[in-house]
Amino acid sequence: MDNEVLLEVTENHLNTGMRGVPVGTCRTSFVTPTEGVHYCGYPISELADFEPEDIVYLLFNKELPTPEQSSEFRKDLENRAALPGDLTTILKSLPKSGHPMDWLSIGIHTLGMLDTTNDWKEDALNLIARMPRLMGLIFRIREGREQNIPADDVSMGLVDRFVHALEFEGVDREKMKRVITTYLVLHMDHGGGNLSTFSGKAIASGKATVYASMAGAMNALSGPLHGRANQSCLEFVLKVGTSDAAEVEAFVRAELEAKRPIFGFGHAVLRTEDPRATAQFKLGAKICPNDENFKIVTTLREVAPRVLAENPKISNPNANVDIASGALLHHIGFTDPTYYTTFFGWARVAGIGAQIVDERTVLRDGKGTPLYRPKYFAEAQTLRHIE
Ligand code: NMX
Ligand code: MLT
Repeated sequence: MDNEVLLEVTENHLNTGMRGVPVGTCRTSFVTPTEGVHYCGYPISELADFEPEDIVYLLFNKELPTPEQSSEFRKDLENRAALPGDLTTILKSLPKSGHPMDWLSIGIHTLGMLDTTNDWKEDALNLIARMPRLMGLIFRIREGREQNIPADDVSMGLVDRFVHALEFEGVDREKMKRVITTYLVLHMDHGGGNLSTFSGKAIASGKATVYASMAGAMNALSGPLHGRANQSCLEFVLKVGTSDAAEVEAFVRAELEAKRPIFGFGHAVLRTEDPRATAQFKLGAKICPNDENFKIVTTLREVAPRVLAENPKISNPNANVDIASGALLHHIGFTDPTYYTTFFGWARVAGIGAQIVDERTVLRDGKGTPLYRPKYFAEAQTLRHIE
């Protein structure tokens, strides 16, 4: 499909996943094919080194905070951070064989059952403030390290609280915080039409709660063509197993031959390398240039676009956001790729939350967008109704 914005829908546009079909306006971010995502007008490349709290502020207030606003906002998040009830018992009852994304979705749903104010913004911000603890508990309980989890210290920042709950031994905590901080900032929002955001807003349009909408959005994010591509990508990298360019090329060709996707490449909207990938390559070159997996993704970045470009059907052969994130997470101690999409989900709670608040309370002069209800034709009707 072309990447143009459609002004007229024709039969050719049906059953194409709504590519390019305009459906609304987004106040938090937009994505351009060449510069990628912009948060409230700022290209992501200018925001990569910010703190997550300041980007959450930006997405909700549409301007970057002053130092005073930033510390007030951190205080606000701190006041919301305490878990409203016994989340631990519920998490302990879940099957450890379940995917971490299913745990995340259930965890968010449970937080909603423990406390929902039914004020869109309150609930969205409460959830953002409670995510680090939920994430920490998911890791600890799934790994069977559920004894003596340190008490939550809500005075810490969002990333610190998660790292504090984990208590990973033998890791470089400062490096870990750097990677997670950048990861969160880069993944918080990506326009209005990505699958999980769209799904979350659609659910909220029926006036389901923020928690129910967000749990649904996380389910959408868990698919391997969307958020879970970061898991598949690192699994793919581990399978490649070499950074030798010729061997990597042979591997990529064999995967394509077997009709399997080359994870970490391609995008529905972007037509160049995703600047979020560029930012992660820059970080990797600084903190782990000799890491084996980072060397493999660096080779893939050179080789795969050339091979993919041989297929004219592929609209964008370049690296996407998922190419390097797994190698970085692996390097700082997260060696199990099945967890990677939970980091994406954690980050995206901010953007989806802000977009739900906008759609429910600001758009259409505060009335909000009505219930989502696009039109589907019966196949036999199609020709009669559409030129
Ligand atoms: N490897 C193999 N085939 C590909 C790839 C790829 N990386 N990218 C596109 N194609 C194929 C695609 O499957 C389609 O084939 P067919 O016509 O037989 O159905 C054809 O090329 C045209 O697809 P596009 O219009 O280029 O891309 P589309 O917008 O449909 O899909 C993705 C975008 C991201 C789903 C696709 O590029 C892909 O599957 N990439 C690999 C998975 C991945 O890295 N996903 C992460 C995306 C980021 N995220 O968070 O969502
Ligand atoms: C995202 O960040 O949501 C992905 O890049 C997918 C998209 O924008 O469609």
